[in-house]
Amino acid sequence: MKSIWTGKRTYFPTVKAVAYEGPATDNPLAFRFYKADQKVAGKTMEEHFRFATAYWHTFCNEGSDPFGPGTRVFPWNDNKDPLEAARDKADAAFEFTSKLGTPFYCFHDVDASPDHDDPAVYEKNFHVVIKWLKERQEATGVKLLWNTSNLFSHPRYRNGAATNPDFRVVTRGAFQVKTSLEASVELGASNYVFWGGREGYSSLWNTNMKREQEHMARFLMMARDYGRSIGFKGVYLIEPKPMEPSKHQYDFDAATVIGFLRAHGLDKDFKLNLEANHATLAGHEFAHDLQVAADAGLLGSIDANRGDPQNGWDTDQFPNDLYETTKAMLVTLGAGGIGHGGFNFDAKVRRSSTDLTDLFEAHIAGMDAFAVGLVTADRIRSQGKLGKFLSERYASFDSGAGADFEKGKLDFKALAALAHSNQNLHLASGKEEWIEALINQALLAK
Ligand code: XUL
Ligand code: CO
Repeated sequence: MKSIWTGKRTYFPTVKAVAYEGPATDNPLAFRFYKADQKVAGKTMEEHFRFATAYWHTFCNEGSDPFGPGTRVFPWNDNKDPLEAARDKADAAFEFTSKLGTPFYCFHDVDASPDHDDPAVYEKNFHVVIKWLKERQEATGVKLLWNTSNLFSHPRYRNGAATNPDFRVVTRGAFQVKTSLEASVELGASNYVFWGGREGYSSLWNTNMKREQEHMARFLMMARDYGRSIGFKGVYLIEPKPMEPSKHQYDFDAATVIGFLRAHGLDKDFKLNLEANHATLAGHEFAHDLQVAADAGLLGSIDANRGDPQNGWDTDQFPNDLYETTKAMLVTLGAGGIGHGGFNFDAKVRRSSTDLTDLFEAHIAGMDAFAVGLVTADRIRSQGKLGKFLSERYASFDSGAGADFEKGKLDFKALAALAHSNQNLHLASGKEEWIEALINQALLAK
């Protein structure tokens, strides 16, 4: 981090650069467990996580919900001129991020730049804002983890963007993604994200699903090729989510997206951006979807948040469950790390949390929760007990007929014939409770 950004106004005057003070501190604006330069398993915490602040929740979302308006007042939103308001917001975003110490940020086009129905005005605005963002990136050292286009809020996208039944809407989506990819190159983004919130349907009876999915694949191929042609070297990411706002979203979960990418030859350029609350909406543990992606070599990045176990929508809460962060880090470490991705806080403070400092406290708690998860996961891996148990569980495939089976050296008749010598077996326990206790013990160990 080079330096703290202060624009025309200071938006967080009571907050200094957030520092590590250790578990005993009383200071709500300090890290207790996240120590950027602490080495764990050969890398610093900063390198492991590549934490990012999300523009849309932290600088745009004043807390409105379907039943009422926002509850927070963002002082950077008080300018009536949309471009000047965008510059104030960029000032707030970079003051916040450089004080907090997330080395990255993420944004949608219209989070940072005023939207406009006329594509020429939209593009002109965006180019002005990109310059401001670049200036602030250079001054602070805060980098762009990923950017994306919002192809779901404007009413024109009510039936999707790439999958819209009206070709004219597809062209507008392409225009936005093209402009955003130019921004990715200009701002040196590590990744570009596609989240298809409305790429899906609500009634099968007005939908040609096959045609829509083919359009989506075509759109992604064209975007990929355009990005490469202008020098984008980052990773393209698809972010799965099963529903909300669409009833059925095509990018349902990790497994569905992997199948889609492979079917269309997109798996060389695209990976997955996995979000905890999206995995749980799909009926999975977060760690499950991470493992599915990791096993396919397609674990790209993480949207760090959590859902609420008592209700069934995308509550986007800040991660705080140490057991869950430990499991996520077990999978991430097992996959060799997050690579060019990072941990983006796609999370918002609750509607009743109205102090601007709550935004800091939420991120600090999330970073601390992941730091504990990392240290605990590393402890479990170093102890080796879980790893040993797992390899022993599959040891019958390491030699003899089991190994021949894995190598494809047995035909089915030979496989079936072996059943005669495999009678009255004593089968090993799966020991799930022992594993649960082992994770708790590692969490509590000093
Ligand atoms: C929506 C969601 C998005 C994506 C980016 O649930 O997660 O914010 O991360 O469009
Ligand atoms: Co997300």
